[in-house]
Amino acid sequence: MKRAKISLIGGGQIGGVLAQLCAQRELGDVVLFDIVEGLPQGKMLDLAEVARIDQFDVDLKGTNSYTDIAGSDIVIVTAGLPRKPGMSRDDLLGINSKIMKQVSEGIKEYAPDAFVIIISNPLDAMVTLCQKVTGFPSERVIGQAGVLDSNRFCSFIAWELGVSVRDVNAMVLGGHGDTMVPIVRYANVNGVPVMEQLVRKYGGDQAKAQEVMDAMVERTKMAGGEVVKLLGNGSAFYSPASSAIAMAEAILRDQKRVLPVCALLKGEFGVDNYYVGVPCVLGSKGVEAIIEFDLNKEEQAMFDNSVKAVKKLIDELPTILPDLAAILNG
Ligand code: TXD
Repeated sequence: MKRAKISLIGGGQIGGVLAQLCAQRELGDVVLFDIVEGLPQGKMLDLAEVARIDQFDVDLKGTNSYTDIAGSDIVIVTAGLPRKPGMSRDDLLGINSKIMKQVSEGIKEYAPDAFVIIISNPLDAMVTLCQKVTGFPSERVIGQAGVLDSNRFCSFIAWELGVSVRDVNAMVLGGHGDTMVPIVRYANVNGVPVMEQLVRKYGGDQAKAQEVMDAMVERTKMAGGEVVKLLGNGSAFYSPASSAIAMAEAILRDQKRVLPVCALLKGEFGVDNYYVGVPCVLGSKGVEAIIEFDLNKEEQAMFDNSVKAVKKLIDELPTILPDLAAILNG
């Protein structure tokens, strides 16, 4: 049977880790594209030379030409600038939307049947732009943010409770910005509510338990910035790469995994026609279902606030890309 073909647009920090994970898991043949000459070719040669020790049989190719992505089953996009210390993700809108326009045109022309997973920031706006430019059905164009944000939240809970992170379940919904919405009410360790365990840990002191949870929620929202500040140059790369691979694998292997995905809402959660993070079933058809559930008043208000922040960025796109105004407003 033919191997799957995975194209990675952007051969920087995340792109390199994506290529390595695809190869190590033998998800398929990999094409790494970048505009910088030599960079993708060098990374893929380096990776190919470890195939024997890592025991993988996939073809790896670095390229500066979009023709090489032809026939891709999945395209994962990391092209664009990462933020610098002190910057918000939204500050990248001007520069990265121009890059995303170019990339989306390349995908539309050369990989018209592919599923597309966007990673570039500001995430929700970049996914919207890519879907509008390619015109692909929305179940085939999605963004990675929630898998990572949720994993960060789960990690903080696991560290606090001293349990394996594998047994922690917690989700983060909404846009991938400072307004993201960690859902505290359903956070659990193998079914046991986290808040209940915190209250017990702090000897029944509800206020202290709440204070600890609030700090974890806040750290989750700012977790990307925490890494940016420590690195000094560039942003997180292992974690976004692993998160996107989980999504790609769910599609390629038709796993029907339930993951928080930046998906186009058509009325779900009270939102019409905006991309934002919600729990989705991911399988061979891409987004096969959006899992709706009732948010309480407070959660819905935070979710709406997050959607408002996404809308603000989308409204700026026609000014940045006037030649696309008709598509963007359509
Ligand atoms: O969870 C998430 N979604 C994210 C997203 C978590 C962390 C970082 N996230 C964002 O991913 C970050 O804010 C950036 O917008 C992207 C890529 O981050 P990365 O750390 O990989 O950035 P690099 O190392 O600078 O790599 C970007 C590459 C670089 O090699 C450029 O030459 C290339 O993008 N680039 C392009 N490739 C193709 N086409 C065009 N036009 C182009 N312009 C730059």
